[in-house]
Amino acid sequence: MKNLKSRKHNQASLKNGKGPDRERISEIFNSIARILEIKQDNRFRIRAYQRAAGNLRDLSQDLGTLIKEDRLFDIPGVGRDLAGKIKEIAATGKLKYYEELKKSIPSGLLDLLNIPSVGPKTAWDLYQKLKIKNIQDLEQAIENDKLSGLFGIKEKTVENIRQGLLLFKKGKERMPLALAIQAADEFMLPLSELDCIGNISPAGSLRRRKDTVRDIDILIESNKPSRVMDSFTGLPGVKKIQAKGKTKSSVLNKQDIQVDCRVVPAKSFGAALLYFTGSKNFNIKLRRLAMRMGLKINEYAISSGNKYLAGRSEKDIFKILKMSYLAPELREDNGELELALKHELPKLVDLRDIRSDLHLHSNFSDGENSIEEMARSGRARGYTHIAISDHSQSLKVAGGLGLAELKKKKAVIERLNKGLHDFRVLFGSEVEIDSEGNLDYPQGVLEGFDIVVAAIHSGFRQSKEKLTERLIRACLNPHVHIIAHPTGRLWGSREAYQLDFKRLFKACRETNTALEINGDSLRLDLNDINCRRARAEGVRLVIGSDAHSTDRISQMELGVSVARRAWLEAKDLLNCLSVEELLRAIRKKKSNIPAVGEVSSQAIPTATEKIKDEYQISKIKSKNQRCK
Ligand code: DGT
Ligand code: CA
Repeated sequence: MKNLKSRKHNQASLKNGKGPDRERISEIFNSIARILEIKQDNRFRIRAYQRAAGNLRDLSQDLGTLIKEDRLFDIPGVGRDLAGKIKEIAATGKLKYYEELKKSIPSGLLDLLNIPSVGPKTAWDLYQKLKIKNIQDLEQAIENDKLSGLFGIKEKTVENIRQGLLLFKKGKERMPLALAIQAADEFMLPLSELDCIGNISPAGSLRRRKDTVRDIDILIESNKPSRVMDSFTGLPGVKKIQAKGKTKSSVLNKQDIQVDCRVVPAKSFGAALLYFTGSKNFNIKLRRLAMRMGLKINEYAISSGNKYLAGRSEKDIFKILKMSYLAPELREDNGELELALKHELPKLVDLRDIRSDLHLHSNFSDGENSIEEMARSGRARGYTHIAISDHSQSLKVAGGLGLAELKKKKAVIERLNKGLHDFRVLFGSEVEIDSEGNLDYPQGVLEGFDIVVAAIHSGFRQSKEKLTERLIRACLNPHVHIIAHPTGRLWGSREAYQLDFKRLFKACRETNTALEINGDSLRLDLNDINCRRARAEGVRLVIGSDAHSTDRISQMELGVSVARRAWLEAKDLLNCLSVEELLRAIRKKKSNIPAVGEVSSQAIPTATEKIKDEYQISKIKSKNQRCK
């Protein structure tokens, strides 16, 4: 359990900005864009709504103030028309244009767009040709084989839609951690203001910081449980009360997320927190350990016979069991209890250990903020350096940078660094790995960056071997320092692609290439399990927030959760090095490229040969091409 004040601070920092109507207006603009997309309206108009929606969501200023001071035009993408619409929603809670537009298509049609592989055109075709109005209609049509042969739809596309439906349903069962944190905050923050409560903490998988969470468990210490229950079930976030008892209630929030709240007396708070944090397997083993010591442990207390020994805090209970305190992230029965008994637990990395974020985007590519704004935001978080790793030239949809823009960007960074005495901005890039494992800039250009993060953003449907080969080829490039979001998973829309991790880890270890834990709320990739395996194989790791705006830099906290669940210590992460140490670690790679075939005995000798050749050639060329 965290001290409530710091919890409030941490959780609030994960939220995006302020303003009373901001989220709602952003949602309405997004819905308008989706309806216009389905109706195949003008794509510039669609983009304008999407852009305004994104900027409103990430707004760091107070929307009410902007309206009052007539400064809505300060929001990028908001012109006269959209400013008028924002004001109308802020004043009336509604938008006439949206209400009319909604009537022009069946409401369930919008839901179809949430299914991976169903784009706006397909949704419109499905409606026009088969009268499919919602997800249930689509499921039935697939079951009855109505889609095949329709308007040129290929068998493979039907299969993709079928898979997309499965993924969509799976995504509904569990939510990503960031959404769970946000949903829990909407309940915990007002409850923490009650004068009749003591401690308050999340429990369950949310407290263990699992990457996906089924429901929200909240535990409260109070000797006035009925007052707490009345307050909890009466909160504005409640859509439906599922059960209301004397000490436990369960509700659904507006997004149909289940939130359970339990109230316990002070003397049981620690015992209850331990029990309801779980995991279940951890609880079972802990109980067995206690029994071996002649003790009983349950959600009320740890006791000897009928004698209450402790229960107020988890720390008291661990002490009686003669073991070290176990951070919630470790409680999965993966060997942590045995180490706690020997007092040999790892010293888990903490947010305070993080000194840099090496995967950030600026408005040079598809980010919302300038390099300077990102730097100031990083410094405010206590970092000593950051890397601005914008997209590379072929990723046009994300504003990938051509060579001329790279020069400008480098100049901006150099100028900025001159004025920053206690902080350094590194010149980075998130470089595309193409379908063959080649990189998106010539070697001479890559050499000019301080840091290179390589990533796959296309060709996800290749075989496991091919995808592994692409990543290994990127590792073999002497200028690549980090492989970003290695498995490509996107919660709710794309499963992780298959990789031969053993080979990838070996390549990373031998080429000194770090693997990233991507903190984006929909990615969290690597996951905790692969991350722990990578560390065991001697791979260096790094957390990147992948923030595209200053508000999202806090996604680092999600990445730290993954790292902690993977048992990582500060020494395992590039983020915890000083800038000098980091640059030294990076130089090590450049001067230590393994021999051809050394990295991967059964794999890709030809590819390896080729990249070595390219490297030699580019070294000669690099003098002319270097973007310095
Ligand atoms: P979730 O909800 O699937 O994301 O995962 P949890 O871990 O939050 O699971 P949940 O909500 O069913 O239960 C919360 C905690 O309560 C769980 O982590 C451990 C404890 N718990 C639940 N059922 C049992 C049980 O049958 N035996 C024991 N020993 N503990 C249990
Ligand atoms: Ca739970």
